[in-house]
Amino acid sequence: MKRPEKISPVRLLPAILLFLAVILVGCGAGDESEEQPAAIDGEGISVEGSWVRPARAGRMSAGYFLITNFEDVDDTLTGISSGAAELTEIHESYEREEGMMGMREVPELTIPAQSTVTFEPGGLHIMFIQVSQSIEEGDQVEVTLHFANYGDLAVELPVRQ
Ligand SMILES: [Cu+2]
Repeated sequence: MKRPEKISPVRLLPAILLFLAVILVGCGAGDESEEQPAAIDGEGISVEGSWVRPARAGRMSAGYFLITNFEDVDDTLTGISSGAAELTEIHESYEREEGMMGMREVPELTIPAQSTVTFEPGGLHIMFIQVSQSIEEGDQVEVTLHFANYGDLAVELPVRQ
């Protein structure tokens, strides 16, 4: 019977060097953008940390993500479209009256220059109304974001609980 091979330090060296390189690059980027400590290198508009709630066909689902505008000018998210639902809208949750939560459509949303706007449970979200097919964990939901300046941005949002 063979014993599992020991990993020699020499073989680990490239991995360690790569790790150090990543740290160094990361620090360098941080220094360049003092006003945006969480800034990630990029240009245009980026979408990150996305996820969609599972839902049965005909029901509603919600999606969340972070939208970052790397440009020096504000942009406007004018709408979101998707083949996954009858209707896809930008929504926000709000307190209707004491303790009562409601949600309403947001016709347009400004994404300020050099800023990130967060869609999250209890706040802004993508509302999928009348999901065409069951959305299940492991699926990807395709959506297209429409921006006044940037144009269209197609993204795939992973489904999870
Ligand atoms: Cu909603």
